[in-house]
Amino acid sequence: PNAGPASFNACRYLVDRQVELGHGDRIAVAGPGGTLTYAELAALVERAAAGLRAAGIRPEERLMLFAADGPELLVALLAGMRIGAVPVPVSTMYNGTELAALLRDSRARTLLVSPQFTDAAAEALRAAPEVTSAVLAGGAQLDVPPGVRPISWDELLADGEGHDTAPYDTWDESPAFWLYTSGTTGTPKAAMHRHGSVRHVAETYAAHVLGITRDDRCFSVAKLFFAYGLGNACFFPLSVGAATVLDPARPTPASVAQQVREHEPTLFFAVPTFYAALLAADLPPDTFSSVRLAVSAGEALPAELYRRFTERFGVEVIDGIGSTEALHIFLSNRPGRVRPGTSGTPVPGYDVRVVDEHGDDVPPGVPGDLLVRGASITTGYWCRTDTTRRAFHGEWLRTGDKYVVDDDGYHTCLGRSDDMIKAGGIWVSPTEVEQVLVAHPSVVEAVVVGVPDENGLDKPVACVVAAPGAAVSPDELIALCRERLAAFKRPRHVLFVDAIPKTATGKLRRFAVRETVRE
Ligand code: 3SK
Repeated sequence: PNAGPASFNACRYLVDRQVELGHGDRIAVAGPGGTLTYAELAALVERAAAGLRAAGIRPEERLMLFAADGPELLVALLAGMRIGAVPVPVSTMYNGTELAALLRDSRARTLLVSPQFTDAAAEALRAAPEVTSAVLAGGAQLDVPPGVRPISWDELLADGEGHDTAPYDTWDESPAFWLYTSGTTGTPKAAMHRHGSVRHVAETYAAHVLGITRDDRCFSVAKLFFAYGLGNACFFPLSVGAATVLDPARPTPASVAQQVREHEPTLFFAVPTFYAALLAADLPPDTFSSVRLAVSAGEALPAELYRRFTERFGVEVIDGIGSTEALHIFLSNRPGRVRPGTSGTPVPGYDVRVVDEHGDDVPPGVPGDLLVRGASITTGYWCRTDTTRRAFHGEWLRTGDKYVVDDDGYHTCLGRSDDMIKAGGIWVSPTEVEQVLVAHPSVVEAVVVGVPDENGLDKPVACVVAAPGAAVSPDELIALCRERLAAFKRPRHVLFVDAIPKTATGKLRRFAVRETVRE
């Protein structure tokens, strides 16, 4: 007889299993939003799962989460996976128009929102007619359009009374959650992930690279809506019965230092731009004395930043590279064996290749395109068949990054093979920003490129041709981008030029634009 696939539910793995292992009294969650033991977390997740079922959410249906980090967001994520639904945590940096596009793309009928983000959520709901319920976390107040049922968090928990709290019978292959990621053009695309991928990232990177144990306390500056933050602050700690510190605040060096002082994390996760900000702030050298290991990802950590942070705070930083598509880090330095300025060597559970334009492996020292394979790689982009096909070469995912490997197997990032910019660890599509700039009546042409700042970290900079006689200022154009787009996408500088560098056939020379801006 055919044995069906073995049941596996990521929520059970992260929550129920810890209680069954006798860790019910251990702290699972700490931070300004409150403390929860594993037993308390398990009870809340069960109630929320039943409440989501009572609200009519069905297995495989998307549930969009637009909320600050805290117990309620974590519970909603876990409860969604418990009932076989598909939580879609999205960036809280998006404005209403951007959020509405994701609601429409995902076909989510339920949106969870926390009080900090109700303005954008209200605007989005007006432009997303398929949404029928809004779950209001943290006492959020929201004017919902007709046809949308507001459900307070307490109501959601109460509505679950008497409903089934058992996990839906998912298995490794079952859809678990989606994460949106930006491409060079168009609406961001949803990378779909499976339940089994949660266990894969926990048992590879977290176990073998971080050596995480239940005595750890994780604090991630990257929020839960990033793949990086979701692993750091949810999957990794909960996979071993450790604690996660969740802070709803927009991170600043001062807010992060305060959380570190108060909650004494042992594992600290941030992106290079934030390490630079911590170095620029006036923090005492013992700020990170509780931290046994710091992690950097999102973009390559320049060797100079590594040295300065390690010297100043006495904490080793291991740099690695992952992607939303791979779910987490697949190339990483190792504690005690860091080569500053490199992304390190493959994480157990992943294989990487550096290939030429024909897909053939190149020898050490020769630059090429980085490919990766491993069990946590996305099953594809939702409703983007062509893009999915182009992203894969058989079972290998094309990362879009140019890399070179040395004789010892250490990989160094050389930049992108497309035009995407990574600013502060977040993708920015130059085309999207250019479209906003050219919408200004005084702008004839605009090109946006990534240019390294004083720390060697890329930031978007615009090169603009203004209409003859027009009196438009850089600040005005930056303000326009802030108004129409999430703030992280805005150009940090605008440079006015007479003409944009082009080839003889009129093709844009982005490399030459970058050189012009750097001069
Ligand atoms: O960009 C990265 O390096 C990364 C790392 C872990 C998880 C997700 C991402 C995008």
